[in-house]
Amino acid sequence: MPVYYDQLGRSVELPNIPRRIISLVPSQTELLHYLGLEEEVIPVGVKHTATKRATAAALLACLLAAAPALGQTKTVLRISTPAVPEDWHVKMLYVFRDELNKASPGRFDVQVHHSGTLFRQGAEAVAMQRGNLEMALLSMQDIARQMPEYSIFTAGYLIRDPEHLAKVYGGPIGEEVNRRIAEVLGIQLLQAVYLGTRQVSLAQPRTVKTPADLAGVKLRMPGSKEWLFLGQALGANPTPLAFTEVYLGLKTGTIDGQDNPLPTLKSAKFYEVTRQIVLTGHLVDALQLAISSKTWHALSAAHRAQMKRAAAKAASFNDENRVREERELIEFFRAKGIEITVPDVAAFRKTVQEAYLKSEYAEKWPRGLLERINAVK
Ligand code: KDO
Repeated sequence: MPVYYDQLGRSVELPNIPRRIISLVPSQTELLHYLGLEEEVIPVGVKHTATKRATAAALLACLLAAAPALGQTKTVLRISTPAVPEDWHVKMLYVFRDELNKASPGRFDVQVHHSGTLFRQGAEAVAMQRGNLEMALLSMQDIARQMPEYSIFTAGYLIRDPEHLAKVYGGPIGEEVNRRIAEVLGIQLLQAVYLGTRQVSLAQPRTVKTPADLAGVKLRMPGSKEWLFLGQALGANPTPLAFTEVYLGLKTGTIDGQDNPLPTLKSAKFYEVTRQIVLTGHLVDALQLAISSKTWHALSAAHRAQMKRAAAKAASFNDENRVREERELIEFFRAKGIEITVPDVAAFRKTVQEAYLKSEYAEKWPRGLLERINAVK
C-alpha cells in the first residue's frame, strides 16, 4: 500500500479527495507535489510506526493553499570538488543528479562545480559548516583537520584494498564514525567512494626501491599537515600545492613528483609531464560524498532515503570504473613511454606504518579502532 510523506518526513494517509478537485491537476504525481507530499511504496506487511492520519479537511486546505503557487521551490544542491570533469568522481556526481531527478522530478537542482571553481580544495568542509555550501566530496584528511582522532583514516598502508575500504566505511565502523562526524561537525557523510590506490609519480626518472631513495625529492602533497605527514613518512621532502597547480608544477620543475591514483594521473593529464611511476600503493584512498546537516535536516525522510540511494548508485558507477581503469592503465602509460617501476613495497610499508605508529597522530586514535579496522575481512 503506498505511503505518503509530508515535508517534515511524517507519513500521512491520503483522504478521498473529490474527483472535482483531482481533475484540477493533471496527474497524481503532480497532485502529491502540490500537496508537498511524495510517494514511497512500503512493502505490504511492513508496519510504518510513524504513520499519522491527516484529516481530509486539512489536506484539502493544504491543496487549495498550495494550488496557486503550483509547486514548491527546488532545493539547490551545489557540490564542490577540485577534480576535473573527466574524472570518474565528477562523472559520478552527474549519476547522483540524474538518479535523484528520476526519484523526485523537479524537486532538486543539483549543480556540479568541478575543478575547484566554487571552493578551493580543503575549504569545502568549513564552507558547509558556515552554511555557504550544501555538498562536497570530502577527504578523510579534511575531516581529520577538525577531528584529529580520525587521522587514523589518513594513515598509509592501513586500508588494504578497495573491498576492505568498502567494508570499513560501509559497515559498523563507518556507521559509528559518520554518526560522530555529524554530531561534532554538522556534516553528514552520505557515501564513501573509492578514490584509488595512491602511487608516486616523478617528472624525471630515478631509482626508487626504498623510502631512502626518495630523500630530497620534492613530492607534492595537498596542503594540510595530515597530507604532508604522509609525504614525510614516505621518505620524501613533502611540498604543499593545490591539486589544480600540480600539472604546471611538474612541468616547470617546482615539484619533482606527486602522488595520486592512476586514474587521476590520466584524467588530470599528469602523465603528460611524468617520466616514471613508482607503484608504492601507499594509500588506498576514499572520498566522502557529504552534505551539510542544515541541508540534510531540511529534507523529508523520503527525500533523504532517495538521496542515499542516488549516492549509492553513483558510488557503484565510480568504484567499478576506477577499479577497472587501475587494471588497464599500466599498459596505457607504458605505451606513452612512461617507466613503470615496482619498489620494495614491504620496505615502504614498514617505514610508513612505523612513522604513523610513533607519531602524535596515533596517540589520538580511538582506542581499539586500529585493531577493529585490521580485523575487517
Ligand atoms: C590530491 O589533491 O592529490 C587529491 O587526490 C586529494 C583528494 O583528497 C581529493 O581532493 C582529490 O585530489 C581530488 O578530488 C582530485 O581528484
